[in-house]
Amino acid sequence: MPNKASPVFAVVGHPNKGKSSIVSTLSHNDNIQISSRSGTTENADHYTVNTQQGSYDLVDTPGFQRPVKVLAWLEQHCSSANERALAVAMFVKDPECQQLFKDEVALLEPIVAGAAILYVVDGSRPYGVEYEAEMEILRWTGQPSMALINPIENSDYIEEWNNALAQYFKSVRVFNPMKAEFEKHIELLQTFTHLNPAWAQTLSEIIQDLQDKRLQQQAFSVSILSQLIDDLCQYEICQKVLTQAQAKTVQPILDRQYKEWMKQREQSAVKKLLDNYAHFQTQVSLEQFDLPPDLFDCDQWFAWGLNKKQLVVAATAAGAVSGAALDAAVAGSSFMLGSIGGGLIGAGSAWFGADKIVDIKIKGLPIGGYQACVGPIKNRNFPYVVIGRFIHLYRQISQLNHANRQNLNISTSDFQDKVESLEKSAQKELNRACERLIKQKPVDNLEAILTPLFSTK
Ligand SMILES: Nc1nc2c(ncn2[C@@H]2O[C@H](COP(=O)(O)OP(=O)(O)O)[C@@H](O)[C@H]2O)c(=O)[nH]1
Ligand SMILES: [Mg+2]
Repeated sequence: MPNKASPVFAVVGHPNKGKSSIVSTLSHNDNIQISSRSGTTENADHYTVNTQQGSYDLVDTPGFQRPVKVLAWLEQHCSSANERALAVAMFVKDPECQQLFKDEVALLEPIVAGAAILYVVDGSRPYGVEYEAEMEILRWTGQPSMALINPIENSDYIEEWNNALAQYFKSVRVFNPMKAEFEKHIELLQTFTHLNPAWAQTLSEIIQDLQDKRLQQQAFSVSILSQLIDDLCQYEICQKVLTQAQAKTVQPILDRQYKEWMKQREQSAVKKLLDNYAHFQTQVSLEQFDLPPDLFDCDQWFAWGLNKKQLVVAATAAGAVSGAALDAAVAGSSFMLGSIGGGLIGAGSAWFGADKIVDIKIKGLPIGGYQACVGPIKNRNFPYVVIGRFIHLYRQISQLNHANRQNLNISTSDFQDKVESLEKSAQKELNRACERLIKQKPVDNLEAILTPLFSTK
């Protein structure tokens, strides 16, 4: 049962207008059933949003089914305005009504018990008089209320709805549960504070908590990436064998195991990122998430979600290559990796040289026998690829509303813009850090260096 002092909001309306979607997004719960079939929500379900200092409840309700008949019942049982709220209370307790008007009883019960009303309509469908009976019923309850226009497909009828809703509700807002950004969730909660002055204090604390939590989630995302790069850059797999021939045989097996480990490690980081934002149902497609079949082929890295220009820009952020040289390299050559390494920067300091990407060695051991090893990764692009993929996913996951149940892909990346928008000194720091990582040297302040990449601006 909800705490007496904690605010309760009943989300009500016609079937299929996005009530469950709004509850899902505002409660950060991706386990709430959303369906194009109407009548999916059969009972009033309470979802408690717990924060550091407080909590509030959202009640997902079944849609109105027979509002005209319900209003007729209410009118029959009440002759003056001061008894209207009482008539609604009688209605939900009436055994016959409970049978005849199951949905209306379920949706009105929490309101009779003290919940504020969030009335949801679809701004992409025209307004119609058939909504008036349900709005009238809600008015009869006498509870604080607000209308939310959900532009499900478009915003075509928002104005029409605004005019109609203003007749019944003091506060009318547009809110899209699929797309609304975090700031919009907060804005909406802020307007809730006006619904019932008794809840204003609690809601303000909750808003502060949610904003703090958002920053913590960002900081945790940075640390997930920081550990991921560190692990991926360090990883090495070795096997002791007796003869050099055995070492050669074991090499491709190690190679496979190495790649598998790298893949798994990245996937576990993504899982952590999803958990961090309470997305427990979202899938990141495995195919799209595969490492390139041949990790030793630089060209394949583009499949990781960074295009050529992005790779060049990322790796030359400190200004190793001029803009003109960059354009020439990107435009002029499909074999840019090789040509930049050999031609533009000089073979000696090849950024993109098709030289060894991963160390592969077979060593004679002093106690006899041999050791075959794969790793660690040597290519200077590698940390950028890892960062680019992760940031791309971070942006999608941190912005993903819980009503939005689409799966994620990592086929494109806007990493390039992000690196370019960093201050020059930050770029240099990032560059230096990547250089050290690839040499398996520690970077003490890696999280601080990565943090600017996670800013939402
Ligand atoms: N594109 C889009 N679809 C939405 C939006 N809100 C709800 N829907 C879809 O509308 C249908 C009904 O949503 P639901 O939240 O279950 O509505 P309810 O019956 O009022 O609880 C589902 O198929 C949703 O995916 C929205 O803002 N945008
Ligand atoms: Mg529903």
